[in-house]
Amino acid sequence: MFDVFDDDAPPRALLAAVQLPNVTEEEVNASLAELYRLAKTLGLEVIDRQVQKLHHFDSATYMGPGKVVELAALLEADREAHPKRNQVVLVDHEVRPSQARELGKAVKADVLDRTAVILEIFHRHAKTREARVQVEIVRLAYMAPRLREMNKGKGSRQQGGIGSKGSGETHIELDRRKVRDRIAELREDLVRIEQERITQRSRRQDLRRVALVGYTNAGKSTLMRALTGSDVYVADKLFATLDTTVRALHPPADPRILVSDTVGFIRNLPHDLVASFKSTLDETLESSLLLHVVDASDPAFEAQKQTTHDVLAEIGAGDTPTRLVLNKCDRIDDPARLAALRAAYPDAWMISAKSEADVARVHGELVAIFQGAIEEAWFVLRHDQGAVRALMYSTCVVLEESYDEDGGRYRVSGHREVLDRVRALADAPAAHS
Ligand SMILES: Nc1nc2c(ncn2[C@@H]2O[C@H](COP(=O)(O)OP(=O)(O)OP(=O)(O)O)[C@@H](O)[C@H]2O)c(=O)[nH]1
Ligand SMILES: [Mg+2]
Repeated sequence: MFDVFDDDAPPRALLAAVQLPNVTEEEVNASLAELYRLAKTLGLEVIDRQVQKLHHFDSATYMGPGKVVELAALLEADREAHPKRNQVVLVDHEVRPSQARELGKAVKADVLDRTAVILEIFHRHAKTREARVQVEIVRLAYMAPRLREMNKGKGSRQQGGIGSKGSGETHIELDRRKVRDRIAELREDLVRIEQERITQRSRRQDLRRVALVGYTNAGKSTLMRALTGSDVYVADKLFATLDTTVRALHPPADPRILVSDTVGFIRNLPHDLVASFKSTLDETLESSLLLHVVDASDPAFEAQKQTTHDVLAEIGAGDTPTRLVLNKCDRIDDPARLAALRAAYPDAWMISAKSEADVARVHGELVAIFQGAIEEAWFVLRHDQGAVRALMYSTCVVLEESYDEDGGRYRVSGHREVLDRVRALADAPAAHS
């Protein structure tokens, strides 16, 4: 199943999705766009995307017979244009092992479902021993019921190794029993690793913690780097980060504030994966504040925000105080769109993690929140008070604003001292010429 990636040249991928009656065109397109990005993260070359509207998945081959013939023809043509390249069909749902096998036989290519694609990315991106063990457990559990199907499938294809790398074991040798034993062994390893981490963590218990959480690719690691001056990995890939990193806010606050960068979420994140990463996510649970980072420039961000919300609730972090951070605002050119976002999320921090000024503002807010010195205030500014307005925007968070012919009314939050300063300037009488 995963051996399609063993060749040096990247496989050519055909994306396929069934659109069920309760799913809109927009949703299926957003989901396929995400599958495309998952494929790109694996380095695949995407041939085409194919959608079929059905009342239910075809029980034998996921898509209906007519569509399967079409897919086979597309792949055949692609094989002629690109001989000797592996081909893979990525289906946008989790399918039964027998469906994957039958579809694969019909189109003469490997078939991977969404879950397998996500697992392969996690497998490749796992760096620490803990993450590697967590991913391996889920991968083996995913493969176990599929071993039989794979052996029934293309028997002639040479199967690559799974499980411990370089162990020389092949899919065929690894019968279910061995897989079960290996999972048990890995679980024991994991308990030991987690124990070490709990010891490390208990040393930090008195510290003030904030965790960056959110959808994959929202910009958590970028913000982490900027807030802490650390060099955590940033990439335009899905699931670039799998391990929680904890660093002190920089420039430092006194007492110090710790910031954690965490694994990103995605819709239909395999449940086992969430369960397996639970211990890593416990770092999130221990934080007293969550910054929920979203990519506000992504048209699908509302759904992404909801997914994050759901996963947080699932891991028991639903009640932790949370600030919404609308990131990547530098990529939104339309002022009307920015205004609409501000109106829809008056309490959110609208930032670009790439802007030094914005990061400094987030830094200031965090320090202030932990010092409990943040207050809200209303200001009324005349049109001729542009300088005061500029100062207010650069030092406070504007939560709400409205205008009339005399000027603007603003609800803002900020440091007590800053609010006092803006208030003194705002109340100054107009200069007469
Ligand atoms: N234009 C713009 N790009 C950003 C901003 N923040 C992050 N990016 C880019 O978005 C991509 C993803 O950023 P990351 O910080 O790796 O995202 P992440 O949330 O850590 O993603 P995962 O680790 O995959 O969950 C990178 O290419 C960043 O350079 C921003 O404010 N503006
Ligand atoms: Mg990251």
